[in-house]
Amino acid sequence: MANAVLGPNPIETSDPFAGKIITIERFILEKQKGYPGATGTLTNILYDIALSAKIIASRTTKAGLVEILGSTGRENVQGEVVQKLDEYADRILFKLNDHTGRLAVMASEEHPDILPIPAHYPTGPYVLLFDPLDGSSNIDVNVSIGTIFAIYRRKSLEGRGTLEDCLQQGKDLVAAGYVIYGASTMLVYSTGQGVHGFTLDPSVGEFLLSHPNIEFPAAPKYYSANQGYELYWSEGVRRYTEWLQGKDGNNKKPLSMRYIGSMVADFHRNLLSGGIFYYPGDSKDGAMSQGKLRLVYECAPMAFLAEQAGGAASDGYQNVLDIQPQSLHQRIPFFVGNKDLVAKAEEFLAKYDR
Ligand code: AHM
Ligand code: MG
Repeated sequence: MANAVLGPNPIETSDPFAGKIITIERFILEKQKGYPGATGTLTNILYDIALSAKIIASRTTKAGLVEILGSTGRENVQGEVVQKLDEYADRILFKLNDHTGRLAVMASEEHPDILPIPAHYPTGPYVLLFDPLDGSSNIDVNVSIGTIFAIYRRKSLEGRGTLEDCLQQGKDLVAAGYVIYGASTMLVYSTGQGVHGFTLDPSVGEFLLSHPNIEFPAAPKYYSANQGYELYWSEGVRRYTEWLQGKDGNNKKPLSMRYIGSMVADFHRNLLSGGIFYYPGDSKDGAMSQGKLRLVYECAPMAFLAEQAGGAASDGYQNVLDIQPQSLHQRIPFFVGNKDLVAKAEEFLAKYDR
């Protein structure tokens, strides 16, 4: 019976969303049907990452508490040694993927070298690279952080994977994505068929499709950069920033500034609202640097997502997806977001910094 104040009685009315709740498992499986020869291996890696994300999320929401409950500050109530959250996330991702026979090798931003699959486990056709907890300076102050992942096909033909398997161009990515641990936990990924976002419903412990086919809005709202370093930026980057702000008189639609200092969160906001995130080179430590962000763990996967969402990513001069990594922890200047804003950055750098 309808109630004038409360509206239809939810018990008597059929749920308009019934049958439309799409879990990440169902979605990934549906997408797999688009690849007739698919064996399900990639699908299963994505499940394993989603599971890792749930486990990491359950810990990030308790960040700080473990120490409070711990007796010595380094031990929690169960007597376990308290691990730093980024070490914990790193371990979960490795452990959930090391024994499945789906991967040839892994690499993590937390480790200097590649992470071989242990000798007693079988290997498989894919390569997984991850930044287990990006934005780690934000952990202690309860600000959003994220996990970034990148999946390639192995290049080596057999046995344990190699460094070369991990040093592939972003354009060869098979899948990439991130998890953001924020007001809610979201997993956003692409296998080259658009970008899709899932929100974790903590009451049922499932990622549910909440943002299908995400694209950068045509009219961007924000620019995001650590302007505290402006003094150390190149002339091109400084002038580009003035253009974004409308200061040089040529941009009639100045943008607002938002900077969290967690790239996943900054990227996510700009993906949904339109904008550009950049972390350029700077001369803080003397000579002009290559910025802070790492090509294989942070920039390439985000560039892949950006392109899939109708945006772009550049190091200021070329498409990030075309850069051949030379080493695992190589850093590059990074500009990512709406296509025209990235092109504009390249225009300024070509004019003033070449
Ligand atoms: P991390 O991998 O050590 O966490 O560093 C990467 C993070 C990014 O998430 C963020 O964009 C950047 O560092 C912030 O750096 P800064 O504090 O210099 O602005
Ligand atoms: Mg990082």
